[in-house]
Amino acid sequence: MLSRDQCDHFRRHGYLVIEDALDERVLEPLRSEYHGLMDRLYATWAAEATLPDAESFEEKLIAAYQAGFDWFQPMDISLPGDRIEADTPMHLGAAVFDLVTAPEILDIVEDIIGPEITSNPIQHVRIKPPSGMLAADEVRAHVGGTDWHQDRAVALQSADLTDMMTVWVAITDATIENGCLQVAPRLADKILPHCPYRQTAIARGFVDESAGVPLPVRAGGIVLIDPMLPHASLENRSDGIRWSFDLRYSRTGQPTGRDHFPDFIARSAESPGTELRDWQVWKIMWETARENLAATPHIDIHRWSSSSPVCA
Ligand SMILES: O=C(O)CCC(=O)C(=O)O
Ligand SMILES: [Fe+2]
Repeated sequence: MLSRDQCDHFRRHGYLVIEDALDERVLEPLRSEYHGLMDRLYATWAAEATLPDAESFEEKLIAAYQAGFDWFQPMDISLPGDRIEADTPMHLGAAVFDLVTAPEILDIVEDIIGPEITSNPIQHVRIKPPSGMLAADEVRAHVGGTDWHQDRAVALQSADLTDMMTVWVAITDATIENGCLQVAPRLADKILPHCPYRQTAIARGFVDESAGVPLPVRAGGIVLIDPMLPHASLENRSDGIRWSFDLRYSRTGQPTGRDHFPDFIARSAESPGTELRDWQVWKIMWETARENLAATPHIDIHRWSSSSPVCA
């Protein structure tokens, strides 16, 4: 439950940092699920190329990246925004489902958008190696720094009026040094123009990038973000990884803004029997979406065009 002060802070500023929102009962299974996944990926890649004998998750992650193997999509909890194939990898696991449906998170979400809660499919894992280890042409906001944007603008127009919110979860401590989030000092009252630059980002001149307020938070803490709040993340200038998940929730019955990806009812006061409780059903929903999308023309996930005058 959020206090009245916390709710007021969120409504006024568009963000709220909550330390210690999740404990080891949620975090430990997540880490171990990802460690297992990395071990399997690493073993597959080591059979294809010479990779160093890396021990830890972090060492394997960096060694694989430097050898040109992409762990991001196999570890992501969503399908990609570009062309989807029948064998596009993704990770929908039990520990991730337990995170998405964690009562600690849903209690907070309920305080903001009410008790009819849909798990919105705009969700990602972000594991960010030290920026000095990234390839010069690395542009992905899931692996390197994230450019300024509003979450409203990275959903499709269909969800412009949807009650939704972002829950950003720190798996490692997020610090100014390792690339925590930063937010604009003021909540915007409209959707700012965005452009397809290296990432979908607010058009140059529409946000004061020097005024960012950094939001460090310890592992297990969460940051709530209003979809209208401009935000970005700092570069990872530390020598370790920075790991987070970003989840979104919207009011059941309203468009999610990525309607070709599967959503599900995470909580319902009205009709508790509609809540999804089985992670394997969730996994199958994503697999079915993948199969269908691989067989149909590509659907853009963003509305912005580089031919807009503000993007010139
Ligand atoms: O973690 C990041 O780098 C950015 C996350 C973000 O933009 C979000 O969660 O909406
Ligand atoms: Fe965002």
